[in-house]
Amino acid sequence: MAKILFILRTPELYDPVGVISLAATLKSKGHEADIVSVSETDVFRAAGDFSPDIVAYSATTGSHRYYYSLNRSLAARYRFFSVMGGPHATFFPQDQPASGMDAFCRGEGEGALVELAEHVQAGADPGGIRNLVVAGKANPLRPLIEDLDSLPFSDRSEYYERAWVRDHPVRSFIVSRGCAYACPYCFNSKWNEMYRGLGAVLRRQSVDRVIDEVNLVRRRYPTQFIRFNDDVFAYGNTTRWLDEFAGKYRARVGLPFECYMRCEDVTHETARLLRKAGCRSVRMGIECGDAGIRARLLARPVGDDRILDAFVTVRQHGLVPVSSTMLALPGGAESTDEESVRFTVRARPGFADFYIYHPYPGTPLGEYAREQGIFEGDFQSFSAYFGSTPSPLKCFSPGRKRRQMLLSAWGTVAAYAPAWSEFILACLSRIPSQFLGFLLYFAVKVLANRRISPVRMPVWRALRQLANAFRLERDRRYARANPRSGSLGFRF
Ligand code: B12
Ligand code: SF4
Repeated sequence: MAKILFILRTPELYDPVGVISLAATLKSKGHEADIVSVSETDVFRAAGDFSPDIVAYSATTGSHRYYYSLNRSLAARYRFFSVMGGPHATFFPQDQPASGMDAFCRGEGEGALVELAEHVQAGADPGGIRNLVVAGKANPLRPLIEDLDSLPFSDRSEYYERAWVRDHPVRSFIVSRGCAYACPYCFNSKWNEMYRGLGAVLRRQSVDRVIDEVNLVRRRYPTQFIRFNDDVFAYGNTTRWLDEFAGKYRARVGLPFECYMRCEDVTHETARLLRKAGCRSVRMGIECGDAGIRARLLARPVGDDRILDAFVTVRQHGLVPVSSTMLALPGGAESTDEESVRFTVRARPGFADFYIYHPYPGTPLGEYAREQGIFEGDFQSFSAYFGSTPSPLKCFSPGRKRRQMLLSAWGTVAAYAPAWSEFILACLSRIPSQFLGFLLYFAVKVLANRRISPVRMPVWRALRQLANAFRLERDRRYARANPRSGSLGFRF
């Protein structure tokens, strides 16, 4: 039996579905797994006490540098095999030798991590394990897991050792893997290409398995609301699965939930079935308010009307639409970001998020930015969260970048209070600090969540959860982590 310690920087109220799936798979093969987070645990002591054979990290591009540095400090004190997986390791295999990690894992990790645990336990050389990158050599990928039902149920026990996470009655699930689309700004375009010939990228658990897992989780932990974080939960042409899901989920689970959809997939039929199942809110990407940019750069040749219709349809069926829009896209005019905010306001979402676009590695839009000479490909400079640093693109002036940062918070306020939206846009350049916007963004999020994902709890617990949610948001925008001490400092 090998011991694997997963280290997270900070826990989220979104369960880390990849990590808890890996922990379950390892345990099902007789290994021991623990999950700790730097923001809450002395990870140096945890590593000493647990004495892991493998220390495992899951990283997006942006959070990777923190883990590199933490791993170096840990490796200076203890002996273990270190491995990083997740989007960064997947799309940056060439980073492995300099990262200080003993291995990277590309793509799906279940098979590779189990094999690694066996090798480490047996003292064998892991250099040939498929999906792993060891000593700069990237081994071939194994085929995608065809039958998601064959995976064990995710193991949340270690993650929920944190009372504030366990007591928050919202649970996250992902019931499919892959996406049928390949938008040029999204990691799926690269992922689909990488896995070409290695199985169908879009896979889905059976309805019965989804229901069994949700019911198991709700029996163990207080659960009032479900988050389905699948990239696209319902496609316009897959109503058969949705039809079965709607009937069975309502009858056997009956908990309200939220999910993600593309505007293009929203029909009266999909919205009706979601409503029938008990869906409360649907998250949809608007991405950009300029139809030309949507068609030319985002490969979404869809008119404004179709997007606005999707929001109307969702509302007509009693669901709350939630939007996300990208700011700082390349190729736009000076006013594109403001137009995107205005367009989002017109869609009347129950809550709107605005993200600063980051050209992720290998994505077609990232490559376009590089070819245009507006991005030098310095992915190492990405921050862990989109809200915390300005656009890395050179085509924007410092003043414009500052405005985009302000818009990323104030746009949310504008969409929540449409009557004030023009006033907010007009006053934006006079707002001296980002912090006021952050506070209002947070307040709007709390208010909107009462409609989007309503849960009930005693007042004292609600206040504690509010404090935790505030800490998480503050961390997303302002934390400057110090991996040596494990502490998270803040700069406002
Ligand atoms: C839910 C979600 C979130 C949640 C948190 C999730 C969490 N607690 O883990 C929230 C909302 C907080 C979030 C935040 C952000 N997210 Co996010 N998120 C997702 C989403 C939709 C699902 C993640 C998931 O659970 N996937 C399902 C599991 C099964 O897959 P997985 O995690 O990748 O794990 C598998 C493999 O990668 C691998 N693996 C993963 N970790 C490890 C570790 C080891 C040791 C090994 C061996 C293998 C391995 O094995 C796993 C099982 O096969 C993904 C998109 C996606 N479909 O994955 C985006 C995604 C990961 N997010 C992304 C981004 C950009 C962000 C933000 C920067 C956005 C922002 N607004 O600031 C932040 C950054 C957070 C951070 N610092 O890490 C990008 C990352 C792009 C990149 N190249 O790095 C993604 C891919 C979305 C996209 N379309 O591009 N996110
Ligand atoms: S639909 Fe969403 S998840 Fe799928 S490729 Fe496009 S942006 Fe990515």
